[in-house]
Amino acid sequence: MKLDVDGNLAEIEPSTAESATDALRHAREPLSEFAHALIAGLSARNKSVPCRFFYDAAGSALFERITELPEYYPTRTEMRILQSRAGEIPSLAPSDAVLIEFGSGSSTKTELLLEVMRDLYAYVPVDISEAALVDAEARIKTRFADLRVLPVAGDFSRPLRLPDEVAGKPKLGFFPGSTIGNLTDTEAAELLANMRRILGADSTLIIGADLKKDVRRLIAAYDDAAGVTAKFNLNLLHRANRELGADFNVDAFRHLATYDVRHGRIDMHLVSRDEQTVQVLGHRFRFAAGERIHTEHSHKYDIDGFQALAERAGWRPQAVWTDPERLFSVHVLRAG
Ligand code: SAH
Ligand code: AVI
Repeated sequence: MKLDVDGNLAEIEPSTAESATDALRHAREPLSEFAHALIAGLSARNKSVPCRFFYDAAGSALFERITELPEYYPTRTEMRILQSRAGEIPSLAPSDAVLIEFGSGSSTKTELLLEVMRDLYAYVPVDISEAALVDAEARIKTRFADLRVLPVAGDFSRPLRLPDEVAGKPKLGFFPGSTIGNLTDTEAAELLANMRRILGADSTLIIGADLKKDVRRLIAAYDDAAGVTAKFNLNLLHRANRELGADFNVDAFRHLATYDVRHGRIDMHLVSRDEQTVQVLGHRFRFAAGERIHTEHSHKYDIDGFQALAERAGWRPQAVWTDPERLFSVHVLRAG
């Protein structure tokens, strides 16, 4: 099976795992971004898949389960920090500002901000997961009936078109969850600089950054006893089977979380249990026993290091809020 110059399938050769109907459906559709990224990532010497592809509907639902795990401290810690600072939040933006949230997911933390900022002009959640946006929009509109909610489905690392209605309005950015840590340092600096352009010269950004800590505690947060993070990681292979008709035997892979001290980050991998071959849209990929697919970086910061990263991207640190155990940090940055 071959791809033509536009990335469409030129020939069809159904694999054993997909029906002829599935193969026809895949053949008619132009290749998705996921297909391109998966084929490119599995063709590399060190196999990898970008972590933004975790978040189909099933992946977003699994992430929500992760946030409730006893081992996964970031969500509840950041919520507590924001709750304890609720009184300071309204002073960070003028009353008719637009709240723009990057990687908004379920918009749960947002409710804490919306509760104390009742005069916002609009709320713009930005997320790659349409399923998450649809659910969040419905819930936010029910709870905050007078609020203009203008969701944007898309990749925040690409040029982003905001709704015309918010042009010229003052902006408050919100990027919780330490999602910034899922990017490399170079990508993170680029994204922060891009946000600075999107939000404008007089804006503020509230951004969560997970902190360095005991390695055992970090590993437990990314390899929980109930196996939910393993399911979240392995969902990437289920997604490839569902959307691309790939023939991953998901049970033949296992979840692995490691900590890289030099880079200060958790790395997630999918490890091939045995030697095997997998087919994705006619491309065959060989795996040696023990070979890994890298699926996620999750950087852990110290406060000075994070502020230096923000400053390189044109932001001026204004305040930093942490919890008593110093597990997590929330930074208030002003456009420099
Ligand atoms: N902000 C929420 C969700 C964090 S999970 C919280 O703090 O709990 C990360 C979210 O970012 C997911 O909803 C995922 O779909 C979204 N996301 C990941 N990469 C993205 C990208 N490149 N562009 C847009 N959204 C992205
Ligand atoms: C969204 N992101 C900040 C999460 C994290 O902690 O890096 C994603 C995640 N991966 C495994 N567990 C949670």
